[in-house]
Amino acid sequence: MAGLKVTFPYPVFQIFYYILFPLPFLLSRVICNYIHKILSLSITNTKISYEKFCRMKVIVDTDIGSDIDDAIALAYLLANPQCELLGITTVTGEPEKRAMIASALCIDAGRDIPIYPGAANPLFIERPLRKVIQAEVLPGWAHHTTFPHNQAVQFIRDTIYKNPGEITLLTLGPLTNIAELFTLYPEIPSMLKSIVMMCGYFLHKIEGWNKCEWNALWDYDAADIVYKADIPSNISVGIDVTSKIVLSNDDFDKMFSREKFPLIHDLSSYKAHYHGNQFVLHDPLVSAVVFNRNLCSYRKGIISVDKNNKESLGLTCFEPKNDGRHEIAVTVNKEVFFEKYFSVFN
Ligand SMILES: [Ca+2]
Repeated sequence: MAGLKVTFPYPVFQIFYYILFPLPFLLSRVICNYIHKILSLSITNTKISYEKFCRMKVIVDTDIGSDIDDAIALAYLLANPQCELLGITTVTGEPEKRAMIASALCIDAGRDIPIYPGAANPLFIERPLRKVIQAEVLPGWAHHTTFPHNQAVQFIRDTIYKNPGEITLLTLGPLTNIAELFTLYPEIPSMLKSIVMMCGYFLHKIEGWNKCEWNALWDYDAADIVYKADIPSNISVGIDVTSKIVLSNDDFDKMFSREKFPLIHDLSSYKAHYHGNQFVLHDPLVSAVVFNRNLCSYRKGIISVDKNNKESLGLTCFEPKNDGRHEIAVTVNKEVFFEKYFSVFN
């Protein structure tokens, strides 16, 4: 805040006044400076309390290390002053390596966040080992190599117990850890503030894509358990909406340049083959929705997961209903998303 100043139209009058009335002049300066200090202090304090008040307590569950979008999402969470990130849990194959990549991002951001490797395999079905291709970059970046063993679910449970009604669970991968949590501790869903998930395939047809959404498919039993839980607020941003956040290779290189995002840039060298010449920022959009709900429009209803029919295993079905316990994202504002995403790094 600029200081309050006693000014005169012409310097010569100021000198004249100072010579004739030195005491009143000095006193007026002292009083003005004192008022300025009080005003500045109260404004600063108000700003601090406002930011504190606006912070959201988040635990993120992620399959970071396969596609690049998890890392882009985590970088956003770590940089966002509105995000009080209480912990990171990892899920699917080689969860310790995924935790190492998460720790590299935390160290790079100068943050010390608890990290817990979670489930490597689905609850009941067999899946081939899912390797962590981005672990190739780890030798070039500082990272932790040891983590608490087999404690991810207990960690989430304990953190929710310490903050009842305040935690937003943000899920960016298959739902195995969360389903385990809800099964072992059935009281937990009602103790959450909300769950926000990158999960499902709902209203819109994506050209060239007739499969299920990956997070629902990989462990469809887990997805079924999570969708049946009674959570105060349950938001799914499906692949039919997240797939609108697309960047060409050239645009990605400009926006996530080696100079500005060196670790992300390194990790992005190892991307899944099916992305071709583009990057789809599924998880960054869902992470941004936690703090900017208006990025999407929503519809209420009931989501169910097919886990019985061989041809449609993992398919998510949405039935619109005004008093439904689920919400799905329907549209997204791509321009505002990018604006909000990059604003946290300024
Ligand atoms: Ca993911």
